[in-house]
Amino acid sequence: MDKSTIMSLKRTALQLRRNLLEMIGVGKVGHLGGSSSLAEIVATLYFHKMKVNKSDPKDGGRDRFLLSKGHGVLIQYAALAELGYFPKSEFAKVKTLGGELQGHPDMKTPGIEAVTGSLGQGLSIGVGMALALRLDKKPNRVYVVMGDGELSEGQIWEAAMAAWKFKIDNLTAFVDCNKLQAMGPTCEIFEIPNIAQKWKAFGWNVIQINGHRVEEVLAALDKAEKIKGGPTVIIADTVKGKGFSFAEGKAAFHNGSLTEEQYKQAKAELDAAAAALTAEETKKPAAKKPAAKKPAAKKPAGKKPAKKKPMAKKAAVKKPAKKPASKKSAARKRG
Ligand SMILES: Cc1ncc(C[n+]2csc(CCOP(=O)(O)OP(=O)(O)O)c2C)c(N)n1
Repeated sequence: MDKSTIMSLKRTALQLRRNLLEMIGVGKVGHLGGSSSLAEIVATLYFHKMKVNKSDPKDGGRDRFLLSKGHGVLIQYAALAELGYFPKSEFAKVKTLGGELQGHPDMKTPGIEAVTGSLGQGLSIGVGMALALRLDKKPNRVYVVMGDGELSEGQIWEAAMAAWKFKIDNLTAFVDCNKLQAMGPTCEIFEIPNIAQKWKAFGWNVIQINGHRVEEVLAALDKAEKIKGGPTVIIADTVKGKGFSFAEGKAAFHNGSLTEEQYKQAKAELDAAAAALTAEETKKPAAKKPAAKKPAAKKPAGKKPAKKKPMAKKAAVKKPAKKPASKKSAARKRG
């Protein structure tokens, strides 16, 4: 996997989190938690994997992205604005009456494919789109993102059965498994144990990853694309509020507001994360340490140095004759 792609996607994920902060600001309520848990997944999809066209959002050759957990749409706005679908000046009007960026996905926003946010519906829409693309013999793919709390919606499992029945392989689903939902831990509110086994039982191919490791997201997407004859779900282990220490793993930031202090802290943490990335990028491979010289043993005053006993002779081992270095390897050594 190409290191520069990975570093660039990590940077993009940080930039998306910066955009989230711009939208939420101070004292306004916004879905920070379930948006930031998706930063690496959304960055990898929009900035590497998906075919998109900002100058023609309805381009027939585009891939489709559906955020079934529509309350996390700020992360999608963050990506769409970064790509140039609309200006970042829209961030200040997010969630205002008549604004282009509503609190849940709305098709009037460039780049939004469907109205979602009433949980449980995105996968059904995605299965329909995937079937339509197949009927039209188009190679485009559909990506659907669900929440782990959202899996308690029955319609998801109807869609899961349909995807298997129709052998849909041009759709990749994600479960953003951040273990929290609106009011607390998913395991307390509506426990859904053995998520992977459940999808397997519905006939899906299952890939499990750490959803904050860009390398794993990339590899899973590549793998899913190659699986033919049935649908694939990527179950991503994530942290709600990822990237903002005061919000990580806290249900209060499902849809909370930031104080001025938290806002400043959030910015400082993103700056520190960016600096750490720069350090990682500029890090030179560690140079070989020269063998430490043994300090010369001091001669004890007045005493003659003890004579070294001759070592017992070892059986002579023939060294293979040294090959002359080829031109190529000599050049490599110099570089
Ligand atoms: C049909 C429906 N019921 C209830 C809600 C209210 N609601 C909004 S977000 C949410 C919790 C979702 O949890 P999860 O899918 O885990 O999202 P995440 O934690 O990733 O934000 C609920 C119950 C809704 N939007 N739609």
